[in-house]
Amino acid sequence: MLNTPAADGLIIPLINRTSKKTLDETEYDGIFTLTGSGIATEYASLASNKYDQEYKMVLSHGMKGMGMIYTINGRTYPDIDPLDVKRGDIIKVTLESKDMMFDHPMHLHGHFFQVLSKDGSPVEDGAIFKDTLVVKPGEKYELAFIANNPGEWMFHCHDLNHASSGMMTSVLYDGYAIPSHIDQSQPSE
Ligand SMILES: [Cu+2]
Repeated sequence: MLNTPAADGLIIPLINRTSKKTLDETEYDGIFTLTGSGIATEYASLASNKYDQEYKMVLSHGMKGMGMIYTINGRTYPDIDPLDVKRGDIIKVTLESKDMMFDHPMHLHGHFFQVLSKDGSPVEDGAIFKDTLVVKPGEKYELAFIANNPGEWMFHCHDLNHASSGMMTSVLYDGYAIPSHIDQSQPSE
């Protein structure tokens, strides 16, 4: 949300479990709240579920030679274990920033995740589903998502400088075979 007239027409269709609105009714009324904004979702809340897999991703940065690296659990892509999932699993992910300088807009491809808690406080009632979450210095979030879209999906910082300097991993489905028409010999930049 930007404090500029150009932002007035910028409508972002957040998905909110408790909202009664449809996309057509979504409008920016000057006040954005997690619980009062957004459109209704068909997803049930994942907050009270038992989780089939739990992962923790600690975000940080460091130096390597003369350059900066951005790390998940102290490592850089591709030297980071993927989040192994099975179709139908409910996955919990803890995102914790131990980076005291940089924001990390963490983006998961192929799924929406529910934000369960921030810094230990549950996000109640207005549970929202997102595919990107800005993790600011020192913040800690718990997320959950349903593994309902088999494949190998990137889970990375959307500051692409950070991503290309290490802050990427993937959600990898059990038994998923990379389609043969994808040429794996020439990784793209
Ligand atoms: Cu980042």
